[in-house]
Amino acid sequence: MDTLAIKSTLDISKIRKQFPVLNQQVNGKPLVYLDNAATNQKPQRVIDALTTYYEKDNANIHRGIHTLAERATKAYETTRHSMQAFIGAKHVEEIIFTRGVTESINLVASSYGRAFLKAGDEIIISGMEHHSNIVPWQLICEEKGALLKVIPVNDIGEIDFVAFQKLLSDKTKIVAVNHASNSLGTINPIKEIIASAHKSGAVVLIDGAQASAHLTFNVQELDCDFYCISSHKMYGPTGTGILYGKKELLEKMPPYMGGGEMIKEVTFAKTTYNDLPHKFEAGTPNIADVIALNEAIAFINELGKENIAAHEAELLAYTVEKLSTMPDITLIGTAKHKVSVQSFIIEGVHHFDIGQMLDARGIAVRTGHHCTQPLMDQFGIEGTVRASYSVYNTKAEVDQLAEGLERIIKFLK
Ligand code: C6P
Repeated sequence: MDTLAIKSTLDISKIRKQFPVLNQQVNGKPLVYLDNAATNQKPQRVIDALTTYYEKDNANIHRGIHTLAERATKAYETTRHSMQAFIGAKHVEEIIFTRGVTESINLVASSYGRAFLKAGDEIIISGMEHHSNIVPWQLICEEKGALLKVIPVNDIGEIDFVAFQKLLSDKTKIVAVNHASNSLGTINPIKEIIASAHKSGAVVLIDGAQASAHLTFNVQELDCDFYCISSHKMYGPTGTGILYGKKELLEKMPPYMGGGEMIKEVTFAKTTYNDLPHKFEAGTPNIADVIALNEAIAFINELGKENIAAHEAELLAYTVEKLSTMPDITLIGTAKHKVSVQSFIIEGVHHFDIGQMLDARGIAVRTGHHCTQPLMDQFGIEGTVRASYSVYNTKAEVDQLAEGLERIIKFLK
């Protein structure tokens, strides 16, 4: 979908009022929050859901028969249903609550990997993966004697699809790639990746950390086997997330952690495991945050993902227009299809210095390798400055970023 073809009709100033954190001064200047790929801000309704839960409903779930326990359980399970609808899963028990994308990937690498990988098998990832989608696979490869293969990425930050197809073989058991890159913003052709991987008999895991709040998708249409989401990157609380998995796969996979709630019956001789999704949700979960996530889903649904994407695409296009006229700035990540993330460097100036000087002007950006060190190595850099947007950002904030950068360049050069 060409998001620039759609004009956003959202009333951004009205939306901004729902985010109390935006209404503050940082270092004497109004906050300009452009670090949304790290975590985005929370609307009042999400904050209210958290406090309401603790003020009125706090109880452990799936265990008690008293009123509070029933209320908490119902609210927790409501989020599971909302998430099922949000991503288009066929069955509600395909939604497993985790701590976030990192835990979701570790769960699959550990559980699926331990059960189904053997020496000589291959796992394919791409050259633009976050460390969370590299290290869990390295761990299981080491344990099982499997091999990790990497799809090359070109100079503008797109994967080499032909090279990917050449890597596929009957040895390929898992393909794990991101839907959108956190450092470059590239949207990967995951539908095509999934179809090709399936032809080789591999299962596919999609790291959706940078997509869930920005891109419209449906896991059944994509036909991915696993899809991973972090709540805090989609206006929800930290410390919770989702693993979507196809029911038939999750049913075959052994538990990831043992403990309360994931069992049917325990004796010292033998334990039988609970049905999905509980088999993968050992112990008391992050009840309050899961419940508040429901409000984040409703917030996105009410605005409409396509409207959000259209507004963010305008911000990205405006950023590229502004920054590309500044001769000292080199943009990193200029793929054709992108989410609203723009990395850049300024020749001869360390990215940390730029970040600090922008912070002095109230502008929050991320600097560093963004947990994608192999990708930075490929570009021959240590890190970048990264501006990333959410629905509440404005063109005036992009102007402030550009103006701040102009002054920094004048001061330092
Ligand atoms: N990226 C960023 O600033 P967790 O921490 O589990 O919620 O998400 C990990 C993760 C996995 N994959 C991708 C593509 C990501 O972007 C992230 C988190 C943040 O870019 C923090 S490093």
